[in-house]
Amino acid sequence: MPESIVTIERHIIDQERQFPDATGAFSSILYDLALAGKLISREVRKAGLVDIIGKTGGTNVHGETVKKLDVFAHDVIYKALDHCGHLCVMASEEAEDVLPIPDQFHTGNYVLLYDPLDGSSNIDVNVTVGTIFSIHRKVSEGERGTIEDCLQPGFRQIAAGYVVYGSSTMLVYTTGHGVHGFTLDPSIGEFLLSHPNIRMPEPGKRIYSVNEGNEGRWSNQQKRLIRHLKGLDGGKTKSFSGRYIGSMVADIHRTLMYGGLFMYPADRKSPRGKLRLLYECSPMAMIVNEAGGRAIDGTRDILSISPESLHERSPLYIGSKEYVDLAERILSEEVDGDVAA
Ligand code: P6P
Repeated sequence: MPESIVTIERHIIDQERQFPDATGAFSSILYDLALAGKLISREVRKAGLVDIIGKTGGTNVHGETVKKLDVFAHDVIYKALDHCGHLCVMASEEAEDVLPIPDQFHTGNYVLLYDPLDGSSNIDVNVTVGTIFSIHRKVSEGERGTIEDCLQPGFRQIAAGYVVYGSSTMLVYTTGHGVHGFTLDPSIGEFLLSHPNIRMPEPGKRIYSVNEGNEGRWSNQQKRLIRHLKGLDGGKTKSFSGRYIGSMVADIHRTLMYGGLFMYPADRKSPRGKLRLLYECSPMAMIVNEAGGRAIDGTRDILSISPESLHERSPLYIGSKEYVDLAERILSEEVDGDVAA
């Protein structure tokens, strides 16, 4: 039996008690995000059964329209939080523009940015997917939030987290006071504290994670970095193992727990990489930094980048500080001629 059974609600209240000026607004947002995570987990878990209970776009046994899961996740999060009274605006990977709070609801002083279901294409083959969220304070003047409230650098986040729908459903979040992991017990519908104060192991496991199919489009420095990690450049360092799930939340969750280096580099086809800065790279960078790791775009700390547009992309190197530092050093070095693949 564990020493104590701590639900995420109890944990959020205990954390709030430590900060006298906490208004409870932030706790309410996290509580609603946990609720949305439970609802999304339920649908993700039965995704494979959709063919039995109704094709996407069709209706299920309850006569409900079956939505694509990423659209479903987008809607669930928006509807779970649009009336909480603590948000002035939201933004989602699934929506081109910012998402205003409906006029009939009160607004508040926080901003929610989210990727409702990252890696959703993997669901068809039962691969782990995830939800990512980032919370900022309101900075604009008016009562209702604007794009200005969304375009803030990562160091201004007041909280970040993700829900990973894997062998179990886990919610991991930080408010800058430690990284805490909660595992969903579906039999009681509660997220229970299972990983308090997550710290990245030092040294981290020698695991690198990148889509090597893109190698032909990489810079010579990127190619040289991967050859180094494989022990192919005659260096004395022990080589790394390769692991790549192709679902960012899963790859970064493994990196957080074991250590290692996850990369989505820029390449000739994607000069700013593929991953989104505001609601993928920045929240993951806050979490990994808080757990003792590091996150850069190749040259700059991810949390220092001032975004210019809602869906802008960024290259990402994230994981154990020693490995991100190594990547930064090798990427900065001139390379004579082409590097053999
Ligand atoms: P690639 C999933 O589609 C995603 O957005 C991330 O979750 C993942 O890290 C990346 O794309 C995988 O992209 O090009 O390697 O298939």
